[in-house]
Amino acid sequence: MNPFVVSVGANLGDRAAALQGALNALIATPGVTVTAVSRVYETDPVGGPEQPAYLNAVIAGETSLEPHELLICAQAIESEWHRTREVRWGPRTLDIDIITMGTAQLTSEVLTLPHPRAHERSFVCRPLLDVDPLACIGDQSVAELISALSMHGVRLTDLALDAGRGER
Ligand code: A4P
Ligand code: MG
Repeated sequence: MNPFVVSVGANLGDRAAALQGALNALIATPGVTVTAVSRVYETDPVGGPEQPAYLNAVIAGETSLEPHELLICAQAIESEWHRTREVRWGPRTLDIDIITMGTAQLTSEVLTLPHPRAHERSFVCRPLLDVDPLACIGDQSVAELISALSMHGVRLTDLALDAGRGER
């Protein structure tokens, strides 16, 4: 089993339902065990066109899947939420990015690990600290990364994702 961390984000439609749906679908995926779920943050959009605020969270677990298999599962879950890819960094009903899979480092046409922009994004690093205060992205400690990132535009919500709702 390999540890994994994914970030989930949504800024169109029922954002909380999309994040919960992503969590449910991951829990229901054979070979995936979810072990920790962050709090939910509302975050100002980074990059792309003018667009609504996101809800972001991070989900951690263990998987027997290979990195590319997990990517295919993540993209299938995005498709279930009618995610279309029109504008890079544009608004989306659901985005699932693989942030790390243990210490794996890889670059293929479709997958880069660790996620190449995660370390500079407070909307990833802040929830990641919730699930693992000792988390690293590559050789960088997320706690140290956070101290250098602006938390402006990252607001804790009182929403909570329910890890007990997966259909097993
Ligand atoms: N890909 C490569 N590596 C990975 C990985 N580690 N995890 C490829 C997931 N996908 C990976 O992604 C484009 C391609 O990246 C995929 O086909 C996959 O093969 P995408 O999801 O189709 O498009 P995208 O998400 O628009 O592009 P990208 O470059 O992944 O964008 P980011 O970096 O994920 O940024 N602001 C706030 N506040 N909150 C957000 O969640 N998200 C984004 C998206 C921009 N601004 C945001 C947020
Ligand atoms: Mg993405």
